[in-house]
Amino acid sequence: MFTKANTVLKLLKNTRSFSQKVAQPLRSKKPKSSATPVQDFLDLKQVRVVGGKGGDGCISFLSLWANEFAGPDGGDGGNGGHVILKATQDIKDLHAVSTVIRAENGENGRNKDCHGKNAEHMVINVPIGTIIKDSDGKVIGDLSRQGLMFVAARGGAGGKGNKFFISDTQQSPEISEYGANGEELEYTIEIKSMAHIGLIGFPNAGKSTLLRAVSRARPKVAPYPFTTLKPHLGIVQYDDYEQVAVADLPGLIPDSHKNKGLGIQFLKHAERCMALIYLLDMSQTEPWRHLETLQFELSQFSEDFRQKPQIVVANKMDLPEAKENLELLKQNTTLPVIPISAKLGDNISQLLTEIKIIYDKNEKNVE
Ligand SMILES: Nc1nc2c(ncn2[C@@H]2O[C@H](COP(=O)(O)OP(=O)(O)OP(=O)(O)O)[C@@H](O)[C@H]2O)c(=O)[nH]1
Ligand SMILES: [Mg+2]
Repeated sequence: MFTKANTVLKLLKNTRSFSQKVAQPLRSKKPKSSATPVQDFLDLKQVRVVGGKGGDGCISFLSLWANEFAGPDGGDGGNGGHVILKATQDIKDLHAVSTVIRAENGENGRNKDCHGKNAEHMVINVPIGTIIKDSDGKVIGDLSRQGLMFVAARGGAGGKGNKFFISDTQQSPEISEYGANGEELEYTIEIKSMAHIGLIGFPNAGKSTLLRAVSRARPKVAPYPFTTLKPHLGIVQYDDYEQVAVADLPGLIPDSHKNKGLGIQFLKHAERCMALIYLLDMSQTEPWRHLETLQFELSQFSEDFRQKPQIVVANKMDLPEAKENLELLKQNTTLPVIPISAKLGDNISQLLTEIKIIYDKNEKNVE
């Protein structure tokens, strides 16, 4: 009886984490690798796609024993392959997509009525939420669901062999067709939603430090502004198997919306995030002025930023000036404020819990 009760208790203990209201963040047990090079996140790429050329038709005449003129027997060429972009959840950014994508050519036709083989289509995987624009900037494809495909360049048709041209008047045609060239086009492909959470802040606020603290990403951290020039993406794991993508974006400065600093490009990245975290350096004087500047810059770029869920994270709370500033900051903003120290890892779990709550509420807006 006693052992039975013990097993039930054990089972209850094991299921406890699943019955919790908010999922707990999981910390990775493996150390971060120092071997693989750091990769930034690529969400926009120009590509040139070339469809495969069709195979040429063959000119041939069959000659057999006791039947010297057995007739034309040139086979048709095979069709060239298409270039197809396919949405898949397996990849997250456009690093794997090459700038020039060529499909294979079809095989030429041969004698003895052998038709050339059709080429395989070149299927390139792109992340879900990829948008395809033509050279004029018009959106012509939106791969919003798993498995959706876009034919970027069609392959050329194979040419007919000389057998095809037999007619009543011409029994031994000495003509065949060349295979057609495949289409050659240029596109801009970009990812619509880049991350669930975007980290917005002045240069040196500690955005990269925070991303390193919550995920396995390894953006460079250094005590000077504009360390991060390209966005980095990290994944936070939770015990309900949800994965939340957090983007470390380059620093924002006054007049960014007029293309100062790293400029408009950066703000475009921020637009592709579901929710925003304003990261403030609390050791600076009057950090709430920084918050106002950040909000002003975003609103100048697009009014849509106001609708995005957002919280304020007060970083560098380990420094002496920070405590006073925190009280004043809370009085100066209506947004929820979470004090942390990214460097020492203080209060990170509260922040991650908050991120999960935001994610659960707004998850449907992404993808
Ligand atoms: N004391 C203290 N220092 C911190 C904390 N977080 C970050 N730092 C330091 O602040 C400096 C800048 O940190 P980064 O993470 O590179 O800042 P960033 O916001 O990514 O800067 P940019 O990429 O240039 O925009 C580094 O020297 C960090 O060690 C913190 O919580 N406490
Ligand atoms: Mg950085």
